[in-house]
Amino acid sequence: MANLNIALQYSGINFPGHLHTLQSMHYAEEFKFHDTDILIVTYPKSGTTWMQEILTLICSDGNQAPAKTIPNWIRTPWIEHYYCEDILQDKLDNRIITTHLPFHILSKSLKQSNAKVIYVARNPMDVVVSFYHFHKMAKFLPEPGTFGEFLEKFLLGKVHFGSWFEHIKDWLSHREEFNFLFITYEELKKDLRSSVEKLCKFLEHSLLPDVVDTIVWHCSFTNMKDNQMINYTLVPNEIMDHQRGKFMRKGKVGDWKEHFTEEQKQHFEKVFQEKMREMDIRFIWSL
Ligand code: PPS
Repeated sequence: MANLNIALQYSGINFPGHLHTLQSMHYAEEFKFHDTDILIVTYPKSGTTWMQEILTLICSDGNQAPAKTIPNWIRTPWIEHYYCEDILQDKLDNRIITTHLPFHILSKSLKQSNAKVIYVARNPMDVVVSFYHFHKMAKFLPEPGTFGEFLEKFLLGKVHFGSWFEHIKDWLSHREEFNFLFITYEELKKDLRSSVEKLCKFLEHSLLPDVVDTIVWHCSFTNMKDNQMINYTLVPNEIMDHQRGKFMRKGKVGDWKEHFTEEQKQHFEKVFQEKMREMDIRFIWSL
């Protein structure tokens, strides 16, 4: 699939035309979720890949073989990507599905099941930094310009995948309607072991302590950055320019401090406070 320079506009939001088609969006919108499905929901750069890896390991009871032999986009596909239909057509259970879609696109189909929904959020200052660097390497995303220019587009919700603010607000305001777990990138970073245990409890999937140890070890940034099945080095240079950056870049909380000027920080905080006024979420901005 090429279409690297084309965006698909769907429901007022731009998505990379390289991965999304009108047909794949309709497929997602009409998808028949099973009660046994686990759905990872994220705004991009919030810990998607990390959660894909953790859940792969939990569901395999700590067996590292699937994580070491199958690329993440095949074992935990994005429901809105054009290839998802082929991957899922014969897979009826033990499905881990991923999405970056806003709530309103998936709500109808999701409401018809009791699938488990795991929403992973990350403090948006680190999201915008990670997204900015990703735009430099991902040839299916527009050139980001300067960090300041990209930040402004992000705050206005004019980047691909739409507004971070709308994404989190819409999903969280409907959390009571679903079998829903909210977890943050910063929680994973602060205490991965407790986070794995929390996930196991939510999934009603108990594991022995030494299996949890294996998962924590396998899912460290150091190990994951060397796993070809998850670090995107399998993607050819025409699609991701590996000379312009690494997908597994820094994996830190608080890298925004290396990018924001004082003025940008104050502007960000003002917009954040206005837009997130009604939300009861406390983010961890540095560790
Ligand atoms: S995407 O493109 O939406 O799927 O990206 P996503 O996976 O959501 O986010 C990528 C960022 O997550 C970091 N990452 C990790 N951090 C810490 N530990 C582990 N194990 C880990 N795995 C992925 C990755 O490095 C990206 O963040 P930045 O800040 O760019 O390093």
